[in-house]
Amino acid sequence: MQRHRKMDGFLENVLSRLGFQTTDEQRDILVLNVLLLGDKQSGRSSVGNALIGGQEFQTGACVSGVSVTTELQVLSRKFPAYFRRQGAESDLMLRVIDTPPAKLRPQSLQDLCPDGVHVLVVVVRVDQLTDNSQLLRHIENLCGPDWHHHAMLVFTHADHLEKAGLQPSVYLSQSSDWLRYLAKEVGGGVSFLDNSFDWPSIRGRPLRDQLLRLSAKNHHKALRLRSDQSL
Ligand SMILES: Nc1nc2c(ncn2[C@@H]2O[C@H](COP(=O)(O)OP(=O)(O)O)[C@@H](O)[C@H]2O)c(=O)[nH]1
Ligand SMILES: [Mg+2]
Repeated sequence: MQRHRKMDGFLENVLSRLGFQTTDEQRDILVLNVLLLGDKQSGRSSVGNALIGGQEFQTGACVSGVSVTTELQVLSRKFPAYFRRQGAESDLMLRVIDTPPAKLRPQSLQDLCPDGVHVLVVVVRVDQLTDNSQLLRHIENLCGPDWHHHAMLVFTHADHLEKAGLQPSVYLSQSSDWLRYLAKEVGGGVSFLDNSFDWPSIRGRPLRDQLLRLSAKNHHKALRLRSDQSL
């Protein structure tokens, strides 16, 4: 977490009441490193877009099992005056890391996030229920046994549930063991996302709020990555 405060909240309040504009630089900023985790075609990059409220993460179909977008992308987005803490407005900066699972290497992630990762976003498609406990083992190797306190689970392709007339809670109760286990374990809870609907900035808002609540639960402390293990 980075925190800059060049002027205290009281003085800022007085100035704004007197009609002075306070600039972005004078506000607190909370910077959160967010790591997207999920198989290719899970909708990982689309979740990244929802989180940053843009279209900059490349998304696309898979041709003969080869994803058209396999490169690591890191994008930052600042949301001015996004929330209040200790009585003062604060900006939120999300640094979102979208990396194909095959590139999940401790050293490269360590280089990308020397301060650690605040939130892990595990992305799963509602229509792909194959056992993915290998991904969970990967995460544990990378982040240690406490990783789930920093994790939230996002199901994409929620439009398929709607088409099938399935309520998310019914879907979850009937899904595979590893998914039900994961849903119960993650500190940030579960959400369902239809990426084919609405603008990323709009569908991303509840996700950003959920992410911020999770980080607050962890007092905005980052999870240190393990650099001593090879995956
Ligand atoms: N219908 C539908 N399509 C989606 C959804 N999320 C992602 N997609 C599509 O699924 C494909 C793979 O998504 P992408 O975000 O690139 O997956 P990634 O390989 O995990 O990064 C793209 O064509 C997306 O447009 C969703 O919620 N509903
Ligand atoms: Mg992608």
